[in-house]
Amino acid sequence: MTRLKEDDINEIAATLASYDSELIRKTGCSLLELASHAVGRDLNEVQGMTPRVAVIPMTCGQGIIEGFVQAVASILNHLGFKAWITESSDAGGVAEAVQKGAEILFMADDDRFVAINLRTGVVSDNGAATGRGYVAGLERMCDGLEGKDVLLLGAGPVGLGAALALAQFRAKISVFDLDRAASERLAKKLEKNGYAVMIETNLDFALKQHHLLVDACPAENIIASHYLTERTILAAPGIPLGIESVGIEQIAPRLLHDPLQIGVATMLLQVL
Ligand code: 2YC
Repeated sequence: MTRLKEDDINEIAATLASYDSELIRKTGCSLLELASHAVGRDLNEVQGMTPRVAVIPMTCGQGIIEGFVQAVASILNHLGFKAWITESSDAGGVAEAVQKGAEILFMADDDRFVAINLRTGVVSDNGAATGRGYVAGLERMCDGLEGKDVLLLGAGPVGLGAALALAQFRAKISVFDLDRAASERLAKKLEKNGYAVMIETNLDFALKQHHLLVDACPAENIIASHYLTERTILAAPGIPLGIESVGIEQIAPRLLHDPLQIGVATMLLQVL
């Protein structure tokens, strides 16, 4: 689990408008439309909803990340949902949120970042939601994924969320993880849901064979720029970004990568 740093997130609130127009240029969808697409919910239905959403700072473990709850709340408010940050943190923050009538809670410790709908009991986990949201973005950038070969790098929680969404969009999934056992665990989970997954063990070979990529691993420079072509489309939820800096401007119009926006938006739509 990559822990965000303050300078990963301190620009988010001020740049959400330009972030959204860039997302529309790349995917044809706003952040709200993309998250609705990711969870298969109708935009008209969700836009009428006005739940009270509380974001609760958590001081446990490695503690507060300066700007984290502010970034989360700014994304939720940008989506048109009233979110507030509790004055208290931890258990006090949860109590304050409930006493002030919150219906949805967002909070993150070192291991899990969750959204909870107190009324329905539905829980969304950032890892799975982020994988799903990024695949929805890839699907829009590719104008459909049915029957298309997609290489998934990373078989952790984000990778699993991505794989389940890839399967639902009927893509042909290959997975590579430095830990082969992780790839096998992911393939087994997908097989239980009736989806086949090809396990790749040679990254060089896999990157030569694929131009639709999901980078859901925290490794830097896992995708050397010589693999990138004008056909490459890359959805990269993994932090830090896994391509060398020389490759970024070449692929920028076909690259999805942000520290929180798509994950938080998909979490919200999953619990609404
Ligand atoms: O400020 C706070 O409330 C902190 N307890 C937040 C800690 C978040 C730790 N998790 C992460 O940095 C990453 C994020 C990308 C979301 C999941 N893990």
